[in-house]
Amino acid sequence: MLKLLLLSLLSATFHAQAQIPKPNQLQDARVNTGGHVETTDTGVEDNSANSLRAGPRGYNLLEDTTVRKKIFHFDHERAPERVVHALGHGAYGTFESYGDWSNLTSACWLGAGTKSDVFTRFSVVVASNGGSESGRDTHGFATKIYSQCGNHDLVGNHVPSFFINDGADFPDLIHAVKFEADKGFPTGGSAHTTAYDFFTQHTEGTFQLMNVLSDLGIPRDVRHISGNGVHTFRFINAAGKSTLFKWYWKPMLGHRALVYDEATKIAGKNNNFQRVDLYNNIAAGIYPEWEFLVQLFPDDGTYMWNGIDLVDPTIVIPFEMNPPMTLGKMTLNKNPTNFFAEPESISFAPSNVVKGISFVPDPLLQWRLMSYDDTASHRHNSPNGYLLPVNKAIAPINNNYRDGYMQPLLFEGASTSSPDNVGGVIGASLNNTANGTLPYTGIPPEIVDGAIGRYPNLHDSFGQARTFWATLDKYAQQHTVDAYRFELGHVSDAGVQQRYIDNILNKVDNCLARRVAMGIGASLPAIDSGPSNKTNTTAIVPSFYPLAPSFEPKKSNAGLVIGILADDVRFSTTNLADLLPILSAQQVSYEVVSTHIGPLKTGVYSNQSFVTTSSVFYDAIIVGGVVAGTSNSSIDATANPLALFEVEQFIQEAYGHGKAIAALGTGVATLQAINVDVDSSIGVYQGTASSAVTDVLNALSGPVRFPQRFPVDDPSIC
Ligand code: HDE
Repeated sequence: MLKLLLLSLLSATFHAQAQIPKPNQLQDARVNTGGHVETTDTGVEDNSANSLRAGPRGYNLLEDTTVRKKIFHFDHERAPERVVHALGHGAYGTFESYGDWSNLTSACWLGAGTKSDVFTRFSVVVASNGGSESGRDTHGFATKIYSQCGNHDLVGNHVPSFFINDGADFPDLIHAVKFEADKGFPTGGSAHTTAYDFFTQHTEGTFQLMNVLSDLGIPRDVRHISGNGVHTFRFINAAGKSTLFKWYWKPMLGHRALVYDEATKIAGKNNNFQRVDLYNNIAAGIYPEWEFLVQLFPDDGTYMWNGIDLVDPTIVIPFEMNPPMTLGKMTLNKNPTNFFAEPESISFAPSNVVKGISFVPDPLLQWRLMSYDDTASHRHNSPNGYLLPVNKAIAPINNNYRDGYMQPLLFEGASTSSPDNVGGVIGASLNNTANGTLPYTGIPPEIVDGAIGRYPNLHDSFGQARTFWATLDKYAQQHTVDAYRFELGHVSDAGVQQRYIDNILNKVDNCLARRVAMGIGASLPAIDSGPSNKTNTTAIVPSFYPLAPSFEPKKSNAGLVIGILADDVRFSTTNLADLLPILSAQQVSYEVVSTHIGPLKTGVYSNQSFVTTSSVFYDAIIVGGVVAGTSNSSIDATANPLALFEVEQFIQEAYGHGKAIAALGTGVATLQAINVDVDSSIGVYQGTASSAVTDVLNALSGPVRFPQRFPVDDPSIC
């Protein structure tokens, strides 16, 4: 009887623990020091603002333990940054399963209507902390689902493939793309010799590199990127049936890219643009959402689907060949409280899966299964990192992991081994499935039979890169050609440059190789010495290319920002009042930009000046009746006309970056004064405040800016 009572009490505790919502658990860890009297970390009241000294101009005393502790703590404040994906940020949110997916998996977070708390961290691979988030790079997209059956980590990237297909090569890849070991530069980018030497040796990464060198490699921000699991994983349902799958986060806002010149300027002017964008949007209640998509493949033991290798992560399966199913939705709706304790201290691992999801023999994935916990232990200087507030599961944690640096838990009782008879933890049932046939791992039996050896991975290095290239329209191709030129143009070793052109690019497409070679002064491969698709003007667009117009015919504008150029007299409060409801209906914000911050003579408040901002921070601009140049006779003598140079630079830069521009009233004259033809230029609008802003918003929800303004190579190169 007593035993029964104890058992029911125990299960009640189990249940109570299991129900802790993540926000409540985090709340317990929060400290607010505001308004409290200062103490040391031993709780003794003191004031550390002034040192203890032998007289007002005398030596400091060694017995000043208060300040000594303060400085000692400060000396140890840095934890090592992540060896890759160091530069990152993130937010909390929720994941909601759209339905009951128990036919596929017993993963509890995919149960009918199940809602789980999540934290997602976005990152860039190469740059170190303090670098720029807007530089060209692969972006990380890692989500921790605090589910009722334990933490599940989905650790993906923003593009669907990878550079290598064997984890054995990962340290070499990262060494090659990070700064050169002898020089210490360049930091934060792959435009250098060692990177391209690696890419020349590892032809399997050709498709992935082309993804990163296309506009996909310079997303506007993280709200407009996808997440991709890259590998194939395994769903297992309660009956032990295995189905293979690849997962994706599809952004509900659609994808948006920068143009490269803009990306580099943003990188210089605000290297945190991406985290600021996410933070401000969440703070404003504009919550980004992603749907969780999976492509399914029958598990017949071959790990192949329609002739495509499912365990080669350098290869993707286009959506139109295998349309994905949508299983649920993630919403990010809460900013972190403390940057170090949350986005910096969170540790993800692809090995953190709940029952119902497992792995396949992908030699890249297999090494990832060990690397993340290893590096997290190094970073936290302890294997106890999973007990930090941001990492801690809401499901009960009961095990025999003991001690170690910074062990925060106080385990009761003598037992530290299992099975035991002295009151310790009880291993989960060995037969935990409906038919009782599965071992406790929940993984269906798989007979593994093979000769031990170090096997090279066989792959088609160039096929998917060629398809991808052929799907880009001529403007997207030009951007990609320019990206190769930029990168290879910064490779100081001419041999590496030429080998990349001859041995890689010319095997993808002869025309691409010739164009890149021409741009950097390398030898052009002979005409038609490689495959070529010269006739490509219309995109075929497989849907793994998410910038393609057909993929997202109409995007949401939520969270975009319009810059309104105004001087002291020509953009009235009435103009502003006309614009506002139209902007706010689409959750678009604005900033008024003038020669100075503060009220203008019209009564309009200018929140930015040409010194504090730049056209690159706006998705479109409205020239609100600014007349450039003092030579214009229509200028009101009392006005404070903006300097010709500043206005001209601002507008021409936005025009050159393919942005929509609207001119109100005398703004038309401004555009004409700087040679932008309002009547015939594509993407330039005029009219009343409300009609012009409507045109701009319509343009913004279209596919990709106005690429027609960008120069394109002379086709005679091919
Ligand atoms: Fe990672 N990766 N990775 N990676 N990765 C890390 O783990 C590693 C790979 C990815 O926001 C590290 O905690 C190996 C593919 C993301 O905290 C490290 C291999 C993909 C993040 C590590 C890969 C990723 C990491 C560094 C090849 C896309 C940031 C710090 C076998 C599917 C997570 C850390 C965050 C971080 C190892 C390849 C995504 C060193 C060995 C493929 C998003 O453990």
